[in-house]
Amino acid sequence: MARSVQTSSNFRDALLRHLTYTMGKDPEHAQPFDWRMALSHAIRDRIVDTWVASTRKTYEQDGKRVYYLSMEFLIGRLLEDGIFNLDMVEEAKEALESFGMDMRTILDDEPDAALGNGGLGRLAACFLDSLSTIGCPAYGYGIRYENGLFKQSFVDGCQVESPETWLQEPHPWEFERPEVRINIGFGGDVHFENGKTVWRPAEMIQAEAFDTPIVGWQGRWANTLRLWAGRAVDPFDLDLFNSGDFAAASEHEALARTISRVLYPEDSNEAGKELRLKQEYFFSAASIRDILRRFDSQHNDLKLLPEKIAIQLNDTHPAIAGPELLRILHDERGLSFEEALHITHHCMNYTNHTLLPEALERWDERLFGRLLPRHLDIINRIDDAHYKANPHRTLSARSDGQVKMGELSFIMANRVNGVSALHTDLMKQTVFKELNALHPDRIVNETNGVTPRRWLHSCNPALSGLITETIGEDWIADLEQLEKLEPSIEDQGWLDRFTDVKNANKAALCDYVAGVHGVNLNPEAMFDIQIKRMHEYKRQHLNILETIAHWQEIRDNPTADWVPRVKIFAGKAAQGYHFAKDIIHLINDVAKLVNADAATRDVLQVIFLPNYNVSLAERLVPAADLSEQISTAGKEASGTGNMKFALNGAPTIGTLDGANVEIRDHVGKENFFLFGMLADEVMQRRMMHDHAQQAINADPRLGRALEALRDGTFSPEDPGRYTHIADNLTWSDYFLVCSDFTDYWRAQREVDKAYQDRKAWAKMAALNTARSGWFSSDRTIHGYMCDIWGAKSLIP
Ligand code: HBZ
Repeated sequence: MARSVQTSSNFRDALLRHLTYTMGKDPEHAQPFDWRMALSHAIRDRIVDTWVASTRKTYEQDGKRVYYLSMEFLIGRLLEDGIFNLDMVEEAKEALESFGMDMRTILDDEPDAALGNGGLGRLAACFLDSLSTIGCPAYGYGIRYENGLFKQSFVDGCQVESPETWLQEPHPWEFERPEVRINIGFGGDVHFENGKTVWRPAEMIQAEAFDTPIVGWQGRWANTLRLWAGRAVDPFDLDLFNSGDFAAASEHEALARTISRVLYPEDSNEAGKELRLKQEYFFSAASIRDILRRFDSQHNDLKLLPEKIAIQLNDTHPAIAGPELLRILHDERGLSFEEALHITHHCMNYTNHTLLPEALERWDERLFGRLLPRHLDIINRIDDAHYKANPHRTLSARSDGQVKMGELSFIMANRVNGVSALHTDLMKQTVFKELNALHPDRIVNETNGVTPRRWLHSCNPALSGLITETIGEDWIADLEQLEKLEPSIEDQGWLDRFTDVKNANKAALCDYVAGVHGVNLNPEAMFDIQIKRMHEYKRQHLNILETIAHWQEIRDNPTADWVPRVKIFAGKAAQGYHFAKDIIHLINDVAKLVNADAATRDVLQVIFLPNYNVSLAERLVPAADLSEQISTAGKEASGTGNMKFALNGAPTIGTLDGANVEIRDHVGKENFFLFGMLADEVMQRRMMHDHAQQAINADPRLGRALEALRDGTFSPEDPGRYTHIADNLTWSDYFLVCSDFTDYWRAQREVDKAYQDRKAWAKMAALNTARSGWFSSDRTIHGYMCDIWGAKSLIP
């Protein structure tokens, strides 16, 4: 598809036109918000040209369409993304500057679209970017949450949550589609009438579509992200209004809107709440109707469905889409149950993102049956059919009074995938052991990836520039070309430039932190960063315990040749996850004491940056020297932050967990700081009843750090504040913080030693960049297209 060629003066005109006619402002009085909206509309116009052409081509070619169903799309900001993908950075900058405006200020005015919790939601966003870059005809389907993930701030070091309100300002990227409204039923009962099963729901909510175009690299293709918002079928009761009951008159609308009001902030624990199940069915059912409507507009033989569509379930959250498709094919379209099941099975695929038992979705069957009575029948029949075909096993999506969404997804799906090699293996050995034995070809691996457009080219323009100058710009859509950097790494002059880029990024982060938080970080120090959701398995507490022990050691011997470090943390804890919130509080308390300690502050600083989100990650990742990926082996399904850091030249200190294993294989073991037990050693070690005490007895540093938690060193005003953390680690320690502490300490000292040789470090960092090309989400999406979907690119 040809890119529309316009000169920058044309673009300047377009900007001014939108400022004037879309925003109704003249340049003298326009605020950054007005400029941002004008710029967004000017960029959006270009995207729409591509979008319309892509949609037309998808219909003409009638190839297979991919539907990615996800409760979460953590897309962050869209303006900068659009400008970079259209390759219009210079044009946009010049146009703004001609009006005396600074582009950075305008870009930073945009709120993040925080429609996700963490890795799973961000992966979906990277996939959208790659699908459009590759030109695979695809649609993302999700929920248009009015309030995304909560905002985090600290009061006396404690996390405080407040609502996120990204839609309070007009959102220029979406197109409301009032003509696409779908009624979604809940509750009621099931009848048998004239030889047909009929579900009569008791309640109806309308799903209204909002479309956002997602443009790929160089504007060659654009797909659609369609998000559903809840609306009342009858928004307003005039009779009630006229009778004077004004509140009751609009009650329907208020109730219907609650369904798309908030994103559930849990990333690893199933809430089991009715509203959550309603959200899941609401968006899954609306998406299935929409998919069938599009199919019907071009075909009249339902047998063609598996040839024309592939549905990907992003975890089990949209799993009900399977029974819903089956229900429509059987109850409404008159196919036999067996035929409907066969077709559904060949359209559905399921990605698993966790092995944590507490995160696997299970619904109480009474709750389920009350909301979705017909679907409960259908799930029983799916189970029966599965049992009939495999009579020697009793593997069931329904047992113990529960509906098990993992089992249901597995049974329904044509392909089931894990998100890293290790995770896929463990899936076969643990949660899906029996099902895998019955269906040995069903599970495949698709190791995660990240989009190089956002996670290198746009977030780290200085490094991107150096790379392009060295090997040309093709790496942006073909990341494995980064390996062509290797010869330059042998050239000291080039390596110095690589280091200059890192130092400039660190200086920029220092300015930001000083400006926003009033803390001066030492830009000469090693920036050691752990950013991710707060969870015991991710072991932020291992990191802070080692920090405490390190601080104690520096105080013992303040004049030794310590390698200066800044320990940076960021991440949100689910509201109800008290232990994780206490770890945040502890890190903040440690920071307060350590940063004020004149004896150590030149060589050790600690900071917890509030409100971690995509935009903050875009500042932190380019400035990192060291990436902390220290989960208990076997617990982190993949990780994607680990890939972003390696790509931006930060070596990892990490366990053999998730995609760390593959990162180490790619970058080379000499460029990765490995420590800790392996997944099977973890399982063995847990059998020992006194594993933690043994570890504590064997390492006085660990004992002393724990003692500092107990004696109130970090909370003199409330000395007992952290006793329970010390007790948990001493007496239970399920995530084996103590057992891995000594080896982690050793690896950290190796890091110190390596960092002292700055030339060798620069080489290690650059090799991480050069060898991380495989972790592009383009590679991942090619894998899904080939192994799972059978879909083809429509870009010639
Ligand atoms: O998915 C993460 C995994 O922990 C991480 O290892 C992996 O890289 C990433 C992408 O595959 N999982 C999540 O982020 N999970 C959730 O956010 C989540 C959200 C709602 C839930 C359960 C989990 O109900």
